[in-house]
Amino acid sequence: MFEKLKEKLGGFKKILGGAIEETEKEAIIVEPAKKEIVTNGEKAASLKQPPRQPEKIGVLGRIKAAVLEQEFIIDENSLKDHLWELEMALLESDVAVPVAEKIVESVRSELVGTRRKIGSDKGEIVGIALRRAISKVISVDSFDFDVFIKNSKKPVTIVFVGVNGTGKTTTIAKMAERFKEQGYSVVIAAGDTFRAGAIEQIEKHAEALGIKIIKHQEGADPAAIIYDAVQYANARHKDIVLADTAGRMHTNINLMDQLKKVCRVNKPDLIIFVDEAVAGNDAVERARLFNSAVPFNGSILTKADADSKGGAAISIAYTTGKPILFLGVGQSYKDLVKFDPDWLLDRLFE
Ligand SMILES: Nc1nc2c(ncn2[C@@H]2O[C@H](COP(=O)(O)OP(=O)(O)O)[C@@H](O)[C@H]2O)c(=O)[nH]1
Ligand SMILES: [Mg+2]
Repeated sequence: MFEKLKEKLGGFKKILGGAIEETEKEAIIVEPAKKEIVTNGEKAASLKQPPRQPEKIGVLGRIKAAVLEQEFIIDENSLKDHLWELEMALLESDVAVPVAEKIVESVRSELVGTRRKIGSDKGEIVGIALRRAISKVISVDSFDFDVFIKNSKKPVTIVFVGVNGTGKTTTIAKMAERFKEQGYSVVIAAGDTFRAGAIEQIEKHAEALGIKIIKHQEGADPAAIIYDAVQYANARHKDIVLADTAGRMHTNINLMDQLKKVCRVNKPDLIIFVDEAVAGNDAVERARLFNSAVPFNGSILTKADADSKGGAAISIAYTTGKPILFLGVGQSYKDLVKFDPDWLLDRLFE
């Protein structure tokens, strides 16, 4: 993932390093002072000793020390080309244009005008700035999902939304398994009454997991099904209601209105947007329109086991201002992992 980004970062390091290459040659010959290991006994003994005279430093030593202390200022011009390259690398990694621009701007404003000690590792400086900029984007408004569930009044109703085939139904089954393992009781609402075979699909999952499912017939009103599931959960003291919905294009106004009704009637505690980690720029528009129709609390990105460039996570988090909560990493019930911004960053820079 992000091979291109790593290449560019390598080039970036080389160019910045080259600008001060001459001075660095001298700086490198200065050995860092060795740390002394002092035992408690030695420490006590040394307290009794008169203070040591400072060591005499020769002329050569003083020059070397002065070189090490010198600083340089990173200026806009010297970064220009390299920031442009960085932007291209982010775009190649499927980060959407406005998001890539924002990240590059963060790196620029973090670096330009700052003083750096000559001899410090420029690649590291750029890497840290880039990592921090991306981290800012993907750590938006994050909240601890498990703590939220634990502290919420039960039943907690969670509605899953997204376009067709992104993995909503599979994710619901994975979430059901995860909640069961944590000791919660779960009810599933078969809210996709639109696609032929959708009710049977989720019913099979419920059966395999030993979970109660509330369903109506095909074509029924999903708002009513989810309402029934919540009523059932209330009456039987169940902890969690996981509500499926039909996939819909974000541009289909009627279906988006139906989704608004589902949420208006049932007032879910959480709305989760499901999309694919492999999605490109189009994911941004989907996320934006779903979020404006039914403001969601976070996203789950599925198919992260496929060759994902990671751009979708960055773009969706930035566009919606909502955290990525989980990643789907395969087709079995256990293939759901909590999203960890550091995990993405580590993969990005590994
Ligand atoms: N490799 C992989 N496939 C997944 C993942 N999540 C879902 N799928 C597959 O994606 C397809 C569509 O999933 P489904 O849950 O029916 O999508 P829905 O239309 O959004 O409900 C199915 O073949 C799933 O097995 C995942 O994390 N990894
Ligand atoms: Mg489905």
